[in-house]
Amino acid sequence: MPKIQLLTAREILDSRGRPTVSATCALEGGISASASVPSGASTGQAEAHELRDGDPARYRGLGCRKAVRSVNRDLNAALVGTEFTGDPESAQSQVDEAMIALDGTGSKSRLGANAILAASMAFARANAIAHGLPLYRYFAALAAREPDSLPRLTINLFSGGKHAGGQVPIQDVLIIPLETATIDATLATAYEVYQTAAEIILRRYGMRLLTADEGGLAPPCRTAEEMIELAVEAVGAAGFTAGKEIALGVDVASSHFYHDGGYDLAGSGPGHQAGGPTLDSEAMIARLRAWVERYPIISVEDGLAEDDWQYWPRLHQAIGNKAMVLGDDLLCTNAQRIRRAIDLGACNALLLKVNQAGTLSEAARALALARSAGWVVVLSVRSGETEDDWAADLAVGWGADQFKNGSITQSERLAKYNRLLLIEERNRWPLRLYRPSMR
Ligand code: 2PG
Ligand code: MG
Repeated sequence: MPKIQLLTAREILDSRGRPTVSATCALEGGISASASVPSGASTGQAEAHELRDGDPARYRGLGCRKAVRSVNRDLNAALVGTEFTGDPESAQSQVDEAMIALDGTGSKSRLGANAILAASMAFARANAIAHGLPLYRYFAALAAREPDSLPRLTINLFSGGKHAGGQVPIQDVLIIPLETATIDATLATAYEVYQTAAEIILRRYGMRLLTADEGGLAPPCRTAEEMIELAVEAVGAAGFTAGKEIALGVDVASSHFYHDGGYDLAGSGPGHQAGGPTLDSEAMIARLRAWVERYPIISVEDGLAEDDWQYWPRLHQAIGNKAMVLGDDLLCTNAQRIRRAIDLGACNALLLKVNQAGTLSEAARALALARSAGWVVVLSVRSGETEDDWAADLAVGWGADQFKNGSITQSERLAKYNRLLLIEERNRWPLRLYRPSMR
């Protein structure tokens, strides 16, 4: 039976050079493991609270020393010496529930979700070793399943919005290779499209390859449509059939350009005129429907704002037979919000980000709820990531239909892809099929 001997944490830097938390969990008997947590930029309001120091003189207030202290002092004192019994699932939930109770706030604002998740994940890794399980099998046990597949990749090609300075308001245009049989073949396919897109951008805009927060390209397009059309062109020029071999996804991230009941789809980057005409929710739905009809788009994430609940079911009605209606900011991996979305018929797919929930056990509940409604599940990392690769194991262990890990450059992304390549080499499981809409 595992017993925690020591929980410690350190401040480390993420892929944007901002502080984040890395925790280490030592079990009695000599097993010890570490895990670090990511951080978003386009965050939903209902996300669990990331504790930052708020000292403007250090990292502009973004330091994580308070969160580190939460682990070293509070979580360590509460958990050391406790004996965890039984299977991985009950041990993990015992640890997670103890931390949730100790924090005592609904949002984890006292100890910090960054502190709690780092400890939750470090314990998971140590306990997996104690059980002699690879991490993906341990995660599978938490979700009461056997791993049997690998996720299909949804790969960032172009970035806008908060990840690229807002030259266009939408955040991601993604490619989703539909016919590749392996992770290996999917990455090779993505490389072709990425390089072809970079060449087109160099010719057309005179820009050499410069990347956004998630390693994707950030061409200076004037409109969202121009960026989507550029993606279609790059797919074709790379020798693939758009819509058949490679489909597109968009993360509209529309909460971030929704103000006073209007969607400012005209952009926010240089040259943008504030106060221009905006789209109301009906007009925004009509625009998204036109995109789904005109372009090979099979996934629309956050097409409407996180508090525009009333119109989400209408969006689902309008495009749900052709595309995944994917909730990120809307749902925040939060069981109550997912329940509400299921009851309203607001979505047909969950973007699952563990740090929005703050513990593995709560994220597992979100997963179970989405599965009970027959939704597609996309496991996602964050725009601010670390070199830790647990998200790849989680995507496999929890049987995610898709894995959203940013682009195919930058080591914080590649750590996860390289881990998937290794899992594939060891297991040869098939990639999950794209399952068209399920409303
Ligand atoms: C998103 C994520 C990942 P962030 O919005 O889906 O692309 O971004 O981590 O900034 O919330
Ligand atoms: Mg998103």
